[in-house]
Amino acid sequence: MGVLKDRFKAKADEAAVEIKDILKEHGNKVIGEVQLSQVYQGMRGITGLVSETSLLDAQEGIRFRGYSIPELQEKLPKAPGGSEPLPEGLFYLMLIGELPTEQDVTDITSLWQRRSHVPGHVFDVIDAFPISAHPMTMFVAGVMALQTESNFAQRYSEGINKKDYWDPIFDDSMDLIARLPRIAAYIYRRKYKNNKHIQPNGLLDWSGNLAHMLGYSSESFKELMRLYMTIHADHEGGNVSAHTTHLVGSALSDPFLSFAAGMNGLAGPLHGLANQEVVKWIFEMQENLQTQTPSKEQIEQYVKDTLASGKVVPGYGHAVLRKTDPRFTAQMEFGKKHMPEDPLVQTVWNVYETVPPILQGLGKVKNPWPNVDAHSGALLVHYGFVEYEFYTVLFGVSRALGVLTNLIWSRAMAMPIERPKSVTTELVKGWLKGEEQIWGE
Ligand code: HAX
Repeated sequence: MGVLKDRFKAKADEAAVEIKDILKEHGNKVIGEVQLSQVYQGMRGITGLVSETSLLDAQEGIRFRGYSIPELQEKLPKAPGGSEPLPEGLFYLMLIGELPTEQDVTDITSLWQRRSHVPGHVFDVIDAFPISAHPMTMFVAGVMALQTESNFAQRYSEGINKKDYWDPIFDDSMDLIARLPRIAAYIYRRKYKNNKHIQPNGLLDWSGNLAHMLGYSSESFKELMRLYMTIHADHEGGNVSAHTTHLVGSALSDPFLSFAAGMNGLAGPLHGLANQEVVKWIFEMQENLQTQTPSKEQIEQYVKDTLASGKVVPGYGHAVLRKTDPRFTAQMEFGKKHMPEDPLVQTVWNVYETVPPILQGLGKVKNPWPNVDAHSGALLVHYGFVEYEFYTVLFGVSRALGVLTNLIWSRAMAMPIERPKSVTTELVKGWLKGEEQIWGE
């Protein structure tokens, strides 16, 4: 781990000096204004966080340290014979801020291989759940069980100097990322494959090994996992899973506690659970209409019925994006390359042609375009991976890369405990009448 850690420390020290200077000179500059509606409506659009790993543009979509998804697909190292980026490379890019060499990526693969041992009590905790428990519940519990291994918690209890916090946070984050594929695969095989587990393969990359342990060992499924783990890794700092991990980490909760908290947020249907909801919604439509290949007219009616019953159309809309999500497009390209004739994938494409004008017609939906979750499930179903309740766990394994890199950066930058101000409606009413002051005015 030495080389990677040293490289990170050098970058972090440089950044810390730069940020100190920026704040010294410009700390009083006003960065924006806050409207009352934003205070009541999810703080949408308020700039209030720093996250170095990626930046989301409403029109263009996500860039990781300045690189778009097609650029990552071109520039990041691949597995031998593969054409999708290895997420190890994205992790390096997010952590260090520079594109990795092939050797850097190989080093991370072996680092994670070496740190991937999951202690037995984690499996015991997962085994204690009824088989009917949702995979995300077992996933979060598995992560919590791993917390007994936290270097940071141990070092803090021994009295670590605050300038060294980042070091065990780094170690914990690497351990956690290395172990997540095993935990995820264990849950999958326990719940859906009669507890028949597959031992890890020490020669495979992180995503290839996940595919192998899940029981899907074709090269094209491994490629899908590499793409999937790359594109789901990070979406700047304000989304629920990233923000929660950051918030909880700001209390100096260790990476296991912080990541578990973030994953509880990812498990919500307006966030990561949307990937299961999309496939569930399409399966229900097929069953309802008694056809595997609904026509565009049938889809249109089904969308209208969904809306009329007071539900959202899963996989569509976004709090920041205002265009088709490039993560959707990357998956569509994968579908065109590997499974253009697949009926479910084609249905996803027909839904893509049908939904946006209907949502636009409602007049209130700010983004009628598909997000990342609109496509991912159909690609998995193509390989026989039909257990849609598991899909958010895959998202969670990937999301660890971004949120834990951010946690390492946050501790290295000595970011303080997060504590925004809240107000009551009583206070707001007084303020509107000019009788009260909103604190900080
Ligand atoms: N279907 C129906 N109505 C929708 C909608 C959709 N897909 N997207 C937004 N709306 C509605 C909202 O519910 C809201 O209605 P009300 O005013 O009646 O409450 C109105 O349009 C305005 O919402 P918005 O400002 O456009 O969207 P928000 O920023 O509030 O919410 C969401 C963004 C992603 C939560 C929203 O678009 C949604 O619920 N989409 C469906 C669920 C989904 O796909 N979630 C995954 C998002 C990506 C992600 O995080 N992945 O992990």
